[in-house]
Amino acid sequence: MSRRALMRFCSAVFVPTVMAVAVYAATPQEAQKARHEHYEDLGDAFKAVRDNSRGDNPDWAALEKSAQTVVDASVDQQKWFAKGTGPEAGKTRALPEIWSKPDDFTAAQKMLSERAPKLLAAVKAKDLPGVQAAFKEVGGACKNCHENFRSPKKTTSPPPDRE
Ligand code: ASC
Repeated sequence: MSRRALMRFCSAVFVPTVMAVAVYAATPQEAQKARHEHYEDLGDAFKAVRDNSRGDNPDWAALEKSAQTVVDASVDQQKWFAKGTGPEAGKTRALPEIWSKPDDFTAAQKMLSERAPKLLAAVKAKDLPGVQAAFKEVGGACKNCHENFRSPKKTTSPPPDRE
Protein backbone atom coordinates (compact mmCIF):
# COMPACT_ATOMS: atom_id res chain seq x y z
CA MET A 1 0.00 0.00 0.00
CA SER A 2 1.38 3.40 -0.87
CA ARG A 3 1.84 5.91 1.88
CA ARG A 4 -0.99 7.93 0.43
CA ALA A 5 -3.34 4.97 0.23
CA LEU A 6 -2.46 4.08 3.79
CA MET A 7 -3.27 7.63 4.91
CA ARG A 8 -6.56 7.48 3.09
CA PHE A 9 -7.40 4.13 4.61
CA CYS A 10 -6.56 5.32 8.10
CA SER A 11 -8.63 8.45 7.83
CA ALA A 12 -11.51 6.43 6.37
CA VAL A 13 -11.53 4.39 9.57
CA PHE A 14 -10.41 7.01 12.06
CA VAL A 15 -12.52 10.02 11.11
CA PRO A 16 -15.93 8.30 11.24
CA THR A 17 -14.95 6.68 14.55
CA VAL A 18 -14.05 10.01 16.11
CA MET A 19 -17.27 11.53 14.78
CA ALA A 20 -19.34 8.67 16.13
CA VAL A 21 -17.82 9.14 19.57
CA ALA A 22 -18.30 12.90 19.40
CA VAL A 23 -21.99 12.71 18.56
CA TYR A 24 -22.65 9.88 21.01
CA ALA A 25 -24.87 11.12 23.80
CA ALA A 26 -26.23 9.16 26.72
CA THR A 27 -30.00 8.93 26.95
CA PRO A 28 -31.53 11.34 29.49
CA GLN A 29 -32.12 8.38 31.81
CA GLU A 30 -28.50 7.29 31.53
CA ALA A 31 -27.43 10.84 32.24
CA GLN A 32 -29.66 10.95 35.33
CA LYS A 33 -28.23 7.67 36.62
CA ALA A 34 -24.65 8.78 35.98
CA ARG A 35 -25.36 12.10 37.69
CA HIS A 36 -26.80 10.34 40.71
CA GLU A 37 -23.71 8.14 40.97
CA HIS A 38 -21.40 11.11 40.62
CA TYR A 39 -23.12 12.80 43.55
CA GLU A 40 -22.89 9.59 45.59
CA ASP A 41 -19.14 9.65 44.97
CA LEU A 42 -18.97 13.32 45.87
CA GLY A 43 -20.92 12.65 49.07
CA ASP A 44 -18.58 9.79 49.98
CA ALA A 45 -15.52 11.98 49.41
CA PHE A 46 -17.03 14.83 51.41
CA LYS A 47 -17.80 12.49 54.31
CA ALA A 48 -14.27 11.05 54.11
CA VAL A 49 -12.90 14.58 54.51
CA ARG A 50 -15.11 15.06 57.54
CA ASP A 51 -14.14 11.73 59.11
CA ASN A 52 -10.44 12.27 58.48
CA SER A 53 -10.34 15.81 59.82
CA ARG A 54 -12.11 15.22 63.13
CA GLY A 55 -9.22 13.92 65.19
CA ASP A 56 -6.00 15.82 65.83
CA ASN A 57 -3.86 13.37 63.86
CA PRO A 58 -5.49 13.12 60.44
CA ASP A 59 -4.49 10.84 57.60
CA TRP A 60 -3.25 13.59 55.30
CA ALA A 61 -2.87 11.32 52.26
CA ALA A 62 -6.48 10.12 52.58
CA LEU A 63 -7.60 13.69 53.13
CA GLU A 64 -5.82 14.91 50.04
CA LYS A 65 -7.34 12.18 47.89
CA SER A 66 -10.86 12.99 49.09
CA ALA A 67 -10.42 16.75 48.86
CA GLN A 68 -9.14 16.32 45.31
CA THR A 69 -12.25 14.32 44.45
CA VAL A 70 -14.39 17.14 45.84
CA VAL A 71 -12.50 19.69 43.75
CA ASP A 72 -12.80 17.62 40.58
CA ALA A 73 -16.52 17.02 41.11
CA SER A 74 -17.12 20.70 41.85
CA VAL A 75 -15.96 21.47 38.31
CA ASP A 76 -17.34 18.38 36.56
CA GLN A 77 -20.84 18.89 37.97
CA GLN A 78 -21.20 21.90 35.73
CA LYS A 79 -21.72 19.38 32.89
CA TRP A 80 -24.12 17.05 34.69
CA PHE A 81 -27.37 18.89 34.02
CA ALA A 82 -27.87 18.75 30.27
CA LYS A 83 -31.22 20.01 29.01
CA GLY A 84 -33.83 17.26 29.05
CA THR A 85 -32.44 15.46 32.11
CA GLY A 86 -34.90 16.95 34.58
CA PRO A 87 -38.12 15.51 36.04
CA GLU A 88 -39.57 15.23 32.51
CA ALA A 89 -37.07 12.42 31.82
CA GLY A 90 -37.69 10.29 34.89
CA LYS A 91 -37.40 10.06 38.63
CA THR A 92 -35.03 12.69 39.93
CA ARG A 93 -34.84 15.15 42.79
CA ALA A 94 -33.35 17.75 40.46
CA LEU A 95 -35.85 20.62 40.39
CA PRO A 96 -37.04 22.32 37.17
CA GLU A 97 -35.53 25.59 38.51
CA ILE A 98 -32.13 24.21 37.50
CA TRP A 99 -33.16 24.77 33.89
CA SER A 100 -35.58 27.68 34.34
CA LYS A 101 -33.12 29.76 36.41
CA PRO A 102 -29.80 28.82 34.83
CA ASP A 103 -27.93 31.88 36.14
CA ASP A 104 -28.94 31.16 39.73
CA PHE A 105 -28.02 27.51 39.32
CA THR A 106 -24.64 28.36 37.81
CA ALA A 107 -23.99 30.70 40.74
CA ALA A 108 -24.88 27.92 43.19
CA GLN A 109 -22.52 25.52 41.43
CA LYS A 110 -19.77 28.13 41.35
CA MET A 111 -20.08 28.53 45.10
CA LEU A 112 -18.80 24.96 45.39
CA SER A 113 -16.11 25.24 42.75
CA GLU A 114 -14.77 28.39 44.45
CA ARG A 115 -14.77 26.94 47.95
CA ALA A 116 -13.51 23.43 47.27
CA PRO A 117 -9.97 24.52 46.21
CA LYS A 118 -9.59 26.28 49.58
CA LEU A 119 -10.29 22.97 51.25
CA LEU A 120 -7.65 21.23 49.13
CA ALA A 121 -5.16 24.04 49.78
CA ALA A 122 -5.64 23.73 53.55
CA VAL A 123 -5.17 19.97 53.27
CA LYS A 124 -1.95 20.40 51.29
CA ALA A 125 -0.72 22.90 53.89
CA LYS A 126 -1.59 20.35 56.63
CA ASP A 127 -3.54 23.15 58.28
CA LEU A 128 -6.11 21.27 60.33
CA PRO A 129 -8.14 24.25 61.63
CA GLY A 130 -8.07 25.56 58.06
CA VAL A 131 -9.39 22.23 56.79
CA GLN A 132 -12.19 22.25 59.32
CA ALA A 133 -13.16 25.82 58.46
CA ALA A 134 -13.04 25.16 54.71
CA PHE A 135 -15.04 21.97 55.20
CA LYS A 136 -17.84 24.02 56.77
CA GLU A 137 -17.77 26.45 53.88
CA VAL A 138 -17.95 23.63 51.35
CA GLY A 139 -20.83 22.05 53.27
CA GLY A 140 -22.61 25.40 53.09
CA ALA A 141 -22.33 25.32 49.30
CA CYS A 142 -23.77 21.78 49.21
CA LYS A 143 -26.63 22.82 51.46
CA ASN A 144 -27.40 26.00 49.51
CA CYS A 145 -27.79 24.10 46.27
CA HIS A 146 -29.83 21.34 47.88
CA GLU A 147 -32.21 23.86 49.44
CA ASN A 148 -32.81 25.70 46.21
CA PHE A 149 -32.44 23.12 43.48
CA ARG A 150 -33.19 19.70 44.93
CA SER A 151 -36.59 18.50 46.04
CA PRO A 152 -36.87 17.15 49.58
CA LYS A 153 -36.66 13.42 50.05
CA LYS A 154 -40.06 11.76 49.80
CA THR A 155 -41.11 10.07 53.00
CA THR A 156 -42.31 6.48 52.55
CA SER A 157 -45.60 7.13 54.36
CA PRO A 158 -47.19 10.45 53.41
CA PRO A 159 -49.27 12.19 56.06
CA PRO A 160 -52.92 10.97 55.88
CA ASP A 161 -54.29 14.42 54.95
CA ARG A 162 -52.31 14.32 51.72
CA GLU A 163 -53.92 11.18 50.38
C1 ASC B 1 -23.21 15.56 53.60
C2 ASC B 1 -23.97 15.21 52.47
C3 ASC B 1 -24.38 16.35 51.89
C4 ASC B 1 -23.82 17.50 52.60
C5 ASC B 1 -24.75 18.58 52.97
C6 ASC B 1 -23.98 19.67 53.65
O1 ASC B 1 -22.65 14.81 54.35
O2 ASC B 1 -24.25 14.01 52.03
O3 ASC B 1 -25.12 16.43 50.84
O4 ASC B 1 -23.18 16.92 53.74
O5 ASC B 1 -25.75 18.11 53.79
O6 ASC B 1 -24.82 20.60 54.21
